[in-house]
Amino acid sequence: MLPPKQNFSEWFHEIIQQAEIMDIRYPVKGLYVWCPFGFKLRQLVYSKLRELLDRDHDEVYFPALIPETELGKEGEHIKGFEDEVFWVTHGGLEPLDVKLALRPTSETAMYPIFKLWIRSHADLPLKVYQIVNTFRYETKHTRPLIRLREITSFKEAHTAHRNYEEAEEQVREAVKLYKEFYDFLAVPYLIFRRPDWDKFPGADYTIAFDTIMPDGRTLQIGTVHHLADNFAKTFDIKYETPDGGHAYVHQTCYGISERCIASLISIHGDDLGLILPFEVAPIQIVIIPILYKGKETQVEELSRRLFEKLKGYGYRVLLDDSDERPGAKYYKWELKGVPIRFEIGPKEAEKGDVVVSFRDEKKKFSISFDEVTKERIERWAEELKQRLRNRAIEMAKSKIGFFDDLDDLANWIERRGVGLIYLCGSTECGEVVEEKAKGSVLGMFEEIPDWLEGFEYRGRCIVCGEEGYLTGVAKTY
Ligand code: A5A
Repeated sequence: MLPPKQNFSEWFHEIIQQAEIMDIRYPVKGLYVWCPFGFKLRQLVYSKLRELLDRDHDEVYFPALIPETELGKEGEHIKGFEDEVFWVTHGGLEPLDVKLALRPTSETAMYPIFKLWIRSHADLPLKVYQIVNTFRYETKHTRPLIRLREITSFKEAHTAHRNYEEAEEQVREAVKLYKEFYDFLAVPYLIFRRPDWDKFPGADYTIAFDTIMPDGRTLQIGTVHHLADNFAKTFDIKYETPDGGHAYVHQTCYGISERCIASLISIHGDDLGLILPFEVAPIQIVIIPILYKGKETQVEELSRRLFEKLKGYGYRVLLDDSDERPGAKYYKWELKGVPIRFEIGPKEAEKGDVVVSFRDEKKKFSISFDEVTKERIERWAEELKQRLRNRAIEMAKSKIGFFDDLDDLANWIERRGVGLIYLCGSTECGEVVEEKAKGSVLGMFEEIPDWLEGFEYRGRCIVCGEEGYLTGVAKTY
């Protein structure tokens, strides 16, 4: 049994184990094992991410070890990461001449090579990505899929452009891409421009996607950084302009980790277990024959025929003809989030009918075997996704409130979720808010989602009264 989702932290801790996503018994803090079922889910989610990137990025692989001399070159970058780096200091018993960092992210692995790859304006834009593990010595509370010391599924894209504006255009493209990805997962997000004190180390600015978890805390599920020519200057990445001059490239990078799977699980799941959108469910359809003594043959036969038909359509379908009782089977496949369930008993088999139910709904209904067509399944899958999306948006809305008083704001983010305020954007006013509200300023809205109506973008700063912008504040993971 799972703890009720109301106790979100316990629920999350249990569901990832009971649904066989992760084994959390690995004896190093912040490192976890992907179980076969979890890894299939990961593969399905990441194949979508790959599909989106492959439209106009090339996949690459850069090494996991970065010489200390490269990692330390960009001042802001190393300042941001120095207390999070794992170091390799020895080869066998020999101390290394130059210590090697386990990549916390790959700017300083890639950019010295970008310098060699980029010669002329014809080499631009350069757009590459890799999906690799990265290491961060996190000191905040570590949690599977959410805060890892080995991030196993770090998708990082890196691009280079001719100037600031073209890089900015890429930032917009990346935001669009991430929107498409999270819309596909039916996970709602808020898009903020992070305040200066919280931007990626070395970036000109950072745009972040946050989702609201069931306990009201936000989870940063993706970031897009405009790097301007900060790294280009450090790593001397120049190109020859059409008129024969030389100029520094302007760069962007953007990343997503297995937090996308944490959000998928947390936003859609319920007291019974996972609820997965059809496209990413490792098992999309389960068929459960209900057997009574003496009447097995017809039921078994129709179940098998249904199985063959659905397999023929190309679905990931499972015929559960194990000896367990039907109730135990329902429980097991609900826990695993199987979106569509068919049951076939003697009564149905007699008439050539099947009973259908969906993971997110209580009701069951029966239709004839012949009515189970590919078109119908696709429609059910789409309807299921729409229900998940609507439910998730309603939940997100219920966790967002607007405030013009700092005590009310503090109260809200403590118990409910994201507080919206007007803030002028100065560091001083930001600090006042963070201290009084005991939460983090997520930033000004980069875009207000269309499901969040009725908010003006501009208003008076809650602290100083000067012109301010609609800004999110929350407790964060
Ligand atoms: N090079 C850029 C892309 C970069 O490293 N950006 S980042 O530091 O913001 O990380 C990208 C994303 O990885 C974050 O938005 C967050 O969703 C995720 N992430 C960061 N640290 C993580 C950790 N310790 N565990 C799991 N996910 C993490």
